[in-house]
Amino acid sequence: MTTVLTPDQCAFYHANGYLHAPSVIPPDLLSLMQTVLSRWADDTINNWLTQGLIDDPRLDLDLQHRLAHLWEAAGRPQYIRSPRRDLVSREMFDILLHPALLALAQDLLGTTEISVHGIFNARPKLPDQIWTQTPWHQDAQYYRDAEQVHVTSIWMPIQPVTEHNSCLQVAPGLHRGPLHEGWNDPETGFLGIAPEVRDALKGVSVEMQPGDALCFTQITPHRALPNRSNQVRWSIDVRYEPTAQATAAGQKQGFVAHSPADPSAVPAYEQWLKKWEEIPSGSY
Ligand SMILES: O=C(O)CCC(=O)C(=O)O
Repeated sequence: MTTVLTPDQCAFYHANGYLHAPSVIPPDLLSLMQTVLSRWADDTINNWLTQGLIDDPRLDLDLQHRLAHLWEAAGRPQYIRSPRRDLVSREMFDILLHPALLALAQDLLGTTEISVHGIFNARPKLPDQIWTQTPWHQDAQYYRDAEQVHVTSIWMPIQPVTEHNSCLQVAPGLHRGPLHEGWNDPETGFLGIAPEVRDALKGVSVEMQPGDALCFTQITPHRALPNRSNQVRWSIDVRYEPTAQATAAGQKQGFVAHSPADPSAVPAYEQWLKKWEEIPSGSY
């Protein structure tokens, strides 16, 4: 596989625990993301129609406005705020195996034997809604078996993100630990870092364009700023780990993504689907 990051970019990631990599997500990958997110929005809105919460699906509105508008019209129903199960599709599989992401993972993890970690999410972030606002956390608080295993997270927006519309903030240099106990944030219901620790964090805002990727480690503290725009802020985040140290949490819905040593280890789409049979749609 070709490398995508320069030695300086790799050195920055290892020194700071994160990297903003501009223009590494090609148009065909952005288009797959758009397909997966639009389908999820359609399904969610159709559900509100079926329940009689709305009577006009407002097909005239674009992806950034439609969910926000109809969510208000429907009386602000709760929905799965970080969908995963309901993204499972051929296109999601193609995203996870996309050569651009595997090249990034290879450069960041320092190995060509790479597995998809089974935790990935879409983030339909509503305007000014605290319950979709991700507080300071470390990803390994959600999968503690990665405390000592390098799992790299790759976060990709499909529209520009700024401090106004919920870009992410990272706390540089704290990726060497410690991994804090998970704390249930009562305001958002998200697992995160307790106030006495998070109040001392110095966040760096990472403003990005579609096509950029933000990469960070399983220990790097990060959060999303509030979405003060009137549009939904959409993103997808995926994760990779070295196959030799693949974690139980990662392997559950994950799989070998690239293996020069044993190319047959990469499963077919249908094999991946089997891993989801026990998980009902509408759940995480
Ligand atoms: O998109 C967000 O709001 C949060 C993303 C995040 O925390 C993650 O990908 O780990």
